[in-house]
Amino acid sequence: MTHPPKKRVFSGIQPTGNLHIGNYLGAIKNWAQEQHKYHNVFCIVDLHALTLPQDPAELYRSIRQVAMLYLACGLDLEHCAIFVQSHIPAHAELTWLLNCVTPLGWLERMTQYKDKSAKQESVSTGLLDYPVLMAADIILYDTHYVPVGEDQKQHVELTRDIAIRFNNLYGETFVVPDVLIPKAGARVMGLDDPTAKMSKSIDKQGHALRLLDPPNVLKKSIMRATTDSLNRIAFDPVEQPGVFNLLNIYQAITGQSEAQILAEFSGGGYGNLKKRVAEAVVATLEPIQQRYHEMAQDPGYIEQVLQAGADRVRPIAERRLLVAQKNLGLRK
Ligand code: AQP
Repeated sequence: MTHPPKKRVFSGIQPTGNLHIGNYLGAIKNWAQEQHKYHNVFCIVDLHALTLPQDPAELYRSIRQVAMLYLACGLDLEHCAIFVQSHIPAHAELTWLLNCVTPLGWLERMTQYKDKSAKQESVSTGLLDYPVLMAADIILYDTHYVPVGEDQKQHVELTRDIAIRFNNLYGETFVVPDVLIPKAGARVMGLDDPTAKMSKSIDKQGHALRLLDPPNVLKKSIMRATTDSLNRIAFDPVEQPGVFNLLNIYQAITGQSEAQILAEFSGGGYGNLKKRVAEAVVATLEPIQQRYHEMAQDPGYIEQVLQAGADRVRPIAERRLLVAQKNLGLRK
């Protein structure tokens, strides 16, 4: 019996700080769980990080840290290529070609641009152009599926619009990708403020559960998480965003249904809920931390992985860029 060819998955994370449980539950955990079904291309999107000011030494360190965390979280090099975006120049080159077919209004409408630019005194052109670079990342690899957290859904939709527009103007060039969003954990909120997304660039104690935080820090942040005074355990994101966030984290970790979780916690108070969530988080992160720290003993290893990953994906990217160049009339 012949099997249909495997489809391709692409996703990436910015090396903009310490990865947190939102990055894990919204993205990496699902990449690892589904990796055997697809050809996977996972990137550390360092060019995206440059859209906001970065300390060069810190950025360099962070790129390696993200790559090691990909592996520590379970990505298997038999199924996945892992590489750094800036090591494949085709990403930047395709971005320019796509810029020239992307109406400015499409970019000005992006909610992440509006949020991030509102926090800056002066905004780089790169911050506005971020979604076009993301579109180039994805369609360069003939990607079918893009597994991301909820916050990136709008950017993947824009990617589809850009690919369709290019195909309509210049002939079939790009695969139009679909987004994959997990059922639980797609939007983990800050523990200090459950109305705002947990974010790695918010460096405030008690905001994020960082993947490399020691168990006592994780526990403390969860025990201090903002809840409410209703003393009711329910999946109610409007009236009880703090409790909902803890239940959502627990559900994404355990894979249990809402009914199972409510049965487990009904009658107990918030203290018990927090304690159980903390235990589940620590039990999930401890083996990841152990693998990460072992890998960090040999810095040469991750350099080899990144070099091999770039070598593996370069031909795919160059082939698709060449098709785009030919269709635009740049090459024969
Ligand atoms: N809070 C979250 N809940 C669920 N998923 C999340 N992701 C990010 N935050 C959450 C998912 O993680 C992947 C990597 O995201 P990114 O680094 O490309 O940028 P981001 O979405 O802007 O993530 P951060 O952590 O908030 O970083 P900063 O602070 O640098 O902007 C994506 O799949 C994202 O959906």
